[in-house]
Formats: sequence, structure tokens, C-alpha cells
Amino acid sequence: MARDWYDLFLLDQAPPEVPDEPEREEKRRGFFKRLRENMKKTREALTAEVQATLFEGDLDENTWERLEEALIYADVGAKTTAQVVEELEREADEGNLVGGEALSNRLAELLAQLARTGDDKIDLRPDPTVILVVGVNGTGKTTTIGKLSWHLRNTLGLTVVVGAADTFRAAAVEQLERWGERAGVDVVKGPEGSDPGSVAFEAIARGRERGADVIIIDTAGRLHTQTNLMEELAKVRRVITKQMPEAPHETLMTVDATTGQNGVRQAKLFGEAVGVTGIILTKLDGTAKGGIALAIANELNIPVKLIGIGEQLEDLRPFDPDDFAKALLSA
Ligand SMILES: Nc1nc2c(ncn2[C@@H]2O[C@H](COP(=O)(O)OP(=O)(O)O)[C@@H](O)[C@H]2O)c(=O)[nH]1
Ligand SMILES: [Mg+2]
Repeated sequence: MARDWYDLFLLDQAPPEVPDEPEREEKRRGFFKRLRENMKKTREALTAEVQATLFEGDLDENTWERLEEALIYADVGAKTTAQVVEELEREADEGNLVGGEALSNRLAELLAQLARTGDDKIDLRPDPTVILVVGVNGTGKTTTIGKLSWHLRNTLGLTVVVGAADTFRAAAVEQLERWGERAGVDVVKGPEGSDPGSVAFEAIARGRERGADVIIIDTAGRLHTQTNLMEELAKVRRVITKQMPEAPHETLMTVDATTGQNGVRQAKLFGEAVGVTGIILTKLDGTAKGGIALAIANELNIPVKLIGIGEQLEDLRPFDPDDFAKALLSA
């Protein structure tokens, strides 16, 4: 069953109030139901193709081509699609998979395998844990920080300080402050147009002073040029590391799932520039086809840790590869 918040985070001590198993189970089921609902269109399209190819007629060149097309259409990406279909074809040729049911189940398994990569937990044992959040403008950094802070505080009982290091636009700081109020966490900001590195520095200093458990740093997603942005993010990173050698403990990147393969390119770029340890796939409630989760995990080897499924505080969830594959494929 789906991972929940208590599975996602590594903690020193148990959270104050962990609900009992039936309650957790019910919540998990709720997550999954909603995810399935969000992925409905993709699932219906994929399932129809799987039905037409793997369940009916002979397995030939045409079968695999059609299946490839369907997966590419679902945003799984050319490379990942080729890998999955090749493997399925190989196993079918060896005679290990007979019948549509077996083929289709194996396909779901292969997709789940690809979506599962590296260490997909978030380690909150360092005290304090510093989380740097990066990503292209508009992909959901600030919103996600609001939701994440709220969960850390309300679900896990942790204290959070947030640093408004997106100093490029004044509105960005105000937006973060509003989220801070909703989530009930402190927001550290600098004067307008101040140096992002110094805001990050200040946020960490303040967080430590107050004995915060988690310090989250928001950053800009757009500057005059892409090189400027990458240099600035690298600098923020350096400032953090200088202050706390092990930090940032996590660098999470938001990727807008509706941007398809473009998101894979963005993740590659940011990954190379600032070292991304996890992806937050946002806007899976909208027109996203969903397959991009598999493409990122498989092609870039960066785990997807969280998914955003709306604009409200509660609309952030731990990512679960098996559920995701099921939401994409199972009837
Ligand atoms: N539907 C939906 N909208 C989202 C989600 N995450 C963020 N948004 C919206 O995307 C827009 C940009 O978000 P913002 O946090 O400002 O992005 P930032 O520029 O990366 O900080 C806002 O209108 C958010 O409400 C999500 O998971 N689902
Ligand atoms: Mg922002």
C-alpha cells in the first residue's frame, strides 16, 4: 500500500501522535484513490492500448511499436519506453509470459521498478536538517514549501524555519510569507533585492538559534540568464555548506508534471549545476500525463520523493512507485 508521511521521513524519535494502523491504511487508500482519479485519462488511454496489443492478436513488430507509442504518449520518454518494451519483448520471446494478463502485469512491474530509484526517503535526523528547494519559475517551489512546512509541523510536530532566498521579485517574498502564516512557521527574509546567499545564511542562523528541526530555503527560478541563475544557486549552496559542512542535507527540485519531457531536461540541468537529491513532481492534478515520473527516475537516476496534487496545504503526498505504476496502468 501507498507510502505515507511516516514512511517518507527518517526521524530521531517517533512523532507525537502516529495514528493507528487502520486509520493510516484508510488515509493511504484515500491517497491512492485520488492519484488514480488524477491519472484517469492516461490510464484509460494506456489500458486501451495494452488491451488492443497485449491481449488481442499475435505479438509481432506492430504490437511492440504500438505499445511504445502509447507509453511515449503518456510522457514516459523515448529512452525509458524503449528499455521497458525491449525487456517485455525479450521476456515474451523467452516464453516466460503467456497471455495478456501476464504481459500487462509484468509491464506494470517494470514501470514500478523504473520509478523506484536510489534513496527515496527524506532524512530529518540531522539537527537541524537543511533543505534547499530549487526549480524553474512557476513550477511550484514556494507553494510546495508551504505545504511541506505545514505537514512537518502538523503531521510530525516539528519546528520549521523558512528562508526567503528568492529575492529577485518582491512578490515572491510576500507569497512565501503568506504560506508561512498558513503553515504556522517562521519566515526569514532580507531587504528587497538583497543577496540570496545572505538570506540563506540568516535563515540558518535564526533556525539554529531557535532550535528549529528543519530549515527550508526557497530560491529564485528565473534570473536574467540561465547561467546567472545556476551561478546564484551554486553560491547559495556554498554559503550554506560553509555555515554547516553537511548541509544542505537535501536539495529538492520541483518539476511541473504538465511540461512533459521538458521537465526531464530541466532536472538534468539543475542536477548538474546544484546536485539534486530528490524531485517533487507538481501539478499532477492537472493535465499531466504522469509518465514523466518514470522518465526522470530512470534516465537521471534521481528519486521522485513527493508529488503535488493541488494548491491546498494538504495537496502534497509522498511518492509511491508501485501505486504510481498501478495508477497509470491497472484496470
Ligand atoms: N494545480 C496545482 N497547482 C500548483 C501545484 N503546485 C503549485 N501550483 C501552482 O503553480 C503556481 C506557481 O507556484 P509557485 O509556488 O509560485 O512556483 P515557484 O515560482 O516555483 O515558486 C501557483 O499558482 C501555484 O498555486 C500543484 O501541485 N497543483
Ligand atoms: Mg516562488
